[in-house]
Amino acid sequence: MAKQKTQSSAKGSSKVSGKGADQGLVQGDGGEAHYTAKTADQTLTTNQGIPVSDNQNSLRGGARGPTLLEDFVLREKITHFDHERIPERIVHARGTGAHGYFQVYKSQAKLTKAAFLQDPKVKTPVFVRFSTVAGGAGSVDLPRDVRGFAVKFYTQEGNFDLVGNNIPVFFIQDAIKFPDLIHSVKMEADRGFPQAASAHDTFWDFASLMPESMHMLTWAMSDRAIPRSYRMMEGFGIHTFRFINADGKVSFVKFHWRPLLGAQSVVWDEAVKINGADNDFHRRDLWEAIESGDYPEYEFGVQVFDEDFADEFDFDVLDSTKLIPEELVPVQIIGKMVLDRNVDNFFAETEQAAYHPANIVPGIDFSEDPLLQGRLFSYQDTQLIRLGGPNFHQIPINAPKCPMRNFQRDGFMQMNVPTGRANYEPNSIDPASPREDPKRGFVTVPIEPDGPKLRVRSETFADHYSQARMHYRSLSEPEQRHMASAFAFEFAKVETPAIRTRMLGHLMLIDPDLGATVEEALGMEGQADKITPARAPIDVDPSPTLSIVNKAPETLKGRKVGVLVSDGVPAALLTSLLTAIEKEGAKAAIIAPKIGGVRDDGGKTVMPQHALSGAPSVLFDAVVLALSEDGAAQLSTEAAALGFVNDAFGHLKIIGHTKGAMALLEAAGISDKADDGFVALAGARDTAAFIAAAKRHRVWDREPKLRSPG
Ligand code: HDE
Repeated sequence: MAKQKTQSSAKGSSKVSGKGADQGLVQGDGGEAHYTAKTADQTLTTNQGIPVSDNQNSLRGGARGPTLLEDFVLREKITHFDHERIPERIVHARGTGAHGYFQVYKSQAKLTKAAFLQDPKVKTPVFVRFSTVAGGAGSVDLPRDVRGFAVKFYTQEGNFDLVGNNIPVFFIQDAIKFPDLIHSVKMEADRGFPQAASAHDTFWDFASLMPESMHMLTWAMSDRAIPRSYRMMEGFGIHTFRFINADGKVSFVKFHWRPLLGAQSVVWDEAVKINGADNDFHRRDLWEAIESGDYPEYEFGVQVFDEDFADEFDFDVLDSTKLIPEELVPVQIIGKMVLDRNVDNFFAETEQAAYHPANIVPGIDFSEDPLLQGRLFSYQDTQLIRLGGPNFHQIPINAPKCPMRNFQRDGFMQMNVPTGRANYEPNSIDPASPREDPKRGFVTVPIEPDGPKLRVRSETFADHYSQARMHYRSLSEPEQRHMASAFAFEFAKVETPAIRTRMLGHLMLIDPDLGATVEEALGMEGQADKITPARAPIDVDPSPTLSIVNKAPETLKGRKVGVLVSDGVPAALLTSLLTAIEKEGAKAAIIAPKIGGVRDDGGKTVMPQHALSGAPSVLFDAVVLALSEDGAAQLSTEAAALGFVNDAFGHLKIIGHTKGAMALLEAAGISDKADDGFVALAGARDTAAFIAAAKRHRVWDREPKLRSPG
C-alpha cells in the first residue's frame, strides 16, 4: 500500500502582517497567500458543493512532481474557465447596460391599450443596453459609429423590446442587404483591420454603390456619431410601428427618446484622443453617474399619425431611410425613463441580455417596413447561437417579470421543472392548464396583403437624396462643417480613387456646397463623378430640430470640469469653484502634477482625483487652470500640461484661469488668442462668470480659426 502523507489543509504557520491578517490570511509552504474561511458559510466549494481545502495548489505526485488527472477541483475550475466566453454579438458587440424604470406621465388609453402606458403610478422596470455597432467587444467607446439604444420594458403583459439607435434613420431599406452592409463596415476580410472604423475602402465601396444609404451617411458623418455620453444621446425606434387602443382604433407611431441633459457630442479630434486616454469613456461615465446617484433620465416621445398623413407625405413611412420631421408631426412626450441601478454582473446581465424587436405587447404592432420584417427573424435566431439554445428567455435578465406559462418544454439548459402530465394543448386531462385568451391575447392588426409575391422595391422608396439634403441644410454652421470634415477624413482614408470620386458624385446630389467643400478639403476639385439619380432630389423644408447645436441647453448639469492645480493654488478660489460646480449638478475633478497632492496658498494639502499624466483635458467639458505663478512656470515645460491647455483650446472649451496661469498659456502659445471662452479668475468673485461661460460648452466661433475641413 502506498504510504499516506497528510495533506496540510491549514497551511504553514508563518504569519502575514498587514490588513489581510485579521481576515485569516496565512502563508503557505511556498510563501503563497491563503485566506482561510472563518465560517462554514464562507467555505469555497466546487460546482458540486464540495468544500475546497486549497485553492492555490493543484494536486501533485510529489512536491515537484506532475499534476494528477484525479484533481477534480483543478479540472472543474479550468474547464469552466475555458468556456467562459460566448460568441460576441455580430453587431453591437461592445455595449454597456443599466437597470431603471419607466413611467408614463398620463394614461395613453386613447392611443394604445398597452398596459404599461395606462397608469402614471405604475413603474415598469427596464433594462437598457447602449452600444457601438461595428467594433468588437473589446474595441473603444468613441469610434465614429451609430450607437445602439435598446430598451427592454418588463411590462405586466410581457416584455416589450424597443431596439433602437441614436440616429433616426438607417443605411438600407431591405433586411436582405444587412449582412453585406455589416461585412463592408467591419474589419476587411483579408487583413482583419480596421477595427471599429468606417474609414476604409470596403465600407465606402459598398456605400457608394448603395444610394439608399445617402441619408444615413449624412447622420453617420454628423456629430451624432461621436456622442459626449450615453446620458446625452437621443434615441429612435426608427421604423414606423402601430398603436391599437381598446376600441380597436389603429394609428401609426414612431418612438423617440430625449435625454433630459440634452444631446451633446464631442469634436472629432477629441474623440480620437479620448479613445487613447480612456477607451471605456462612455461606459465609465454611465457607471459613475449612476453610482453617484446622478441618474440619467430620458423622456419618451411618440409621433402619432394616420393613413391620411402617410398617403400625403413626400416619402414612404415604411422606408427606414426616411424620418418624419417633427415640424410635420410633433413629438408628444408621454413618459420618462430613469436609469438608477448598475448591473451586479456584467456578463450575467449586459452580455446575456437578448433583445428582440418581435418582443411586443398587446396595444403595439409592427408595420410592413421590410427592414423591420427581417429583424423580426434575425434577433431570435442570433440568440440561439449566442446563448446556446432555446431557453435563453429563462436567463434572469431576459425573463419576463409577469406570469409566463405555456407548453414549450425541454431543450438545452432547461432551468425550470415543469410539473403535470399534460404538455400539449388542447388537453382535457388538466383543466387548470394554460389556455388561450381571445380577449387579453395579442391580436395582429388585420392588414390587406399589398399584391402578388415579388422580389421588388416599392417605387415610393426611390428618392435617396432629398432627406439627406434636408438633414444637411437643417444643421447649424459648425455641424455642417463637421459633416464635411468627416466625409473628407473618411474619403482620405480610402485608397481606391474611384470610390472617392463616386462618393463625391453622391455628395454633389445631396448638396452641391457640401460636395464642393469636401472636394476642396481633399484637394480633388472637379473630380466628382456624374451620377444620375433614380429620382431627382426635391427641396423640402429644413427641420431645425435635427440639429443638436441649435437646441443645446445652456447647462453644466451632468458635465465634468477639470481643475488643474499647483502648489500655491488660491484656496478661496478653489473652494468657491468646487461648490459652484457641484451646485450646478456637475462634477469637478482636481488634477495635480502628482497624485500625492499640492499645498494651497494657506499651506493646506489639496488631494487630487487625478495625476496630470492620466487626466488630459479631453476627459472634461471645461477646464480651470488654478495655478500659482511658480506652479505655472514649472508646468510650462511639461508636455502633459501644454497638451492639457492646447487641447482644451483646440476643442473649443471654456478655460478659466488665474493670473498665475498666464505663463502656461503663453508657453502653449495661446495667450494672445484669448477669446470670450477665456475667463480670468482673480478670486472667488469670478466663479459665477466661469460657470455662466462653461454652460455654453464650446466656443464655436473659435473653430474656423483653428482648422479647415479635412
Ligand atoms: Fe440590429 N441586430 N439588425 N438593428 N440591433 C442586432 O441582435 C439586425 C437594425 C440594434 O444591445 C443583433 O442580439 C438586422 C436597426 C441594436 O443587445 C442581430 C437588421 C436597428 C442591437 C441584429 C438590423 C438595430 C442590435 C446582433 C436589418 C435600429 C443591439 C445581436 C434588418 C432600429 C441590441 C443581437 C443589444 C443587434 C440584426 C438593423 C438596432 C444580428 C438583420 C434598423 C440596438 O440580430
